[in-house]
Amino acid sequence: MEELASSISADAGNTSGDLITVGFSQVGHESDWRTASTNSVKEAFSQENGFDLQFVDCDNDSEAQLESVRNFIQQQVDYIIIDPIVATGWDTVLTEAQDADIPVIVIDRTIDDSDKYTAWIGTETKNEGLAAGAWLKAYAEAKGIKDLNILVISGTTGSSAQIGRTEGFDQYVESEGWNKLDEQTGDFTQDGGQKVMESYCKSYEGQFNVVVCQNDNEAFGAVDAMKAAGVSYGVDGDVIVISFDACKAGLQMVLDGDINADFQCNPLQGPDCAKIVQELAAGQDVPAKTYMAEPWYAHDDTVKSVSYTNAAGEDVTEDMIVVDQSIVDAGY
Ligand code: GYE
Repeated sequence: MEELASSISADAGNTSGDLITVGFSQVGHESDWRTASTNSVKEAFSQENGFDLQFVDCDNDSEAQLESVRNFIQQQVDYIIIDPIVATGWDTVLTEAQDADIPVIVIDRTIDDSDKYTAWIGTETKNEGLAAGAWLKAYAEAKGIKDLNILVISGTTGSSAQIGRTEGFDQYVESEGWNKLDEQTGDFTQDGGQKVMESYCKSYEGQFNVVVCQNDNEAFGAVDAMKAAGVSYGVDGDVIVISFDACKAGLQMVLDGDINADFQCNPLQGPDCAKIVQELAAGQDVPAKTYMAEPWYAHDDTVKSVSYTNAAGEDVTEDMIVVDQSIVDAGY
């Protein structure tokens, strides 16, 4: 991809005045994470910073997303930013962008079936799933819990965030012989999380002691459904709750003990993305991949750190940070 970065001309397309025109095809508005991501990109690509940003909210519709990219190509924007709803189905439209000499920057989720983009900024979601599995293993050992009966509320099917978190966590399900009872999508929404959990509470009444929600908004819905069904959860309850994202409201629930552990995925990718576009505009080389830092959070220090072999094959040990009010206050 480094090669691609320099082979695509950086000064293609129109400019409005001296501004760099940028089209941003965003997933939608399904979660707190998404809102933070949108705000981060909008702030970084402000007019004061030298950009004219065209923003499209694709409302989680993959077809609409492809169309938004085609519209950007037609408008001859200078750069296109894509946060891909799903990981596949991209090569044709990215070829069209390349033919039009418009560099594409991918943020957050990955594109897995094409390399026709200049740079990617995001997180390794498989590591998030692996860290969650390593934490659960250590937590269950520390608490003397022998049987883990797990329900998963997954994210949008086919999104790299869903694929990575599932793959990482499932590695532990397999190696530890845990009982994964079910996995259904809540589409990364609170409503979706609540509906899936309502049905789980009926189908698996009294049979589960772990719920893994692939984002915080699903966890908010799942917790409401458990409360309504009279199921106790969190640090003092019967059901361990694991979540991902660690947005402010999620961290508050960790502090309150409703979520046991929350694995952050940092949405504040706007500044790094704007820097890459500025560097491309100046004819410089840019990194093909930029990884955001991702801390892991828990309610207490039962598990002080997690050790696992990450997606790159490295053995890592990472701290579990105990959430306090200042961490919640600083959250996104
Ligand atoms: O976890 C979820 C959002 O792609 C990493 O999308 C992102 C995910 C995030 O809707 O809250």
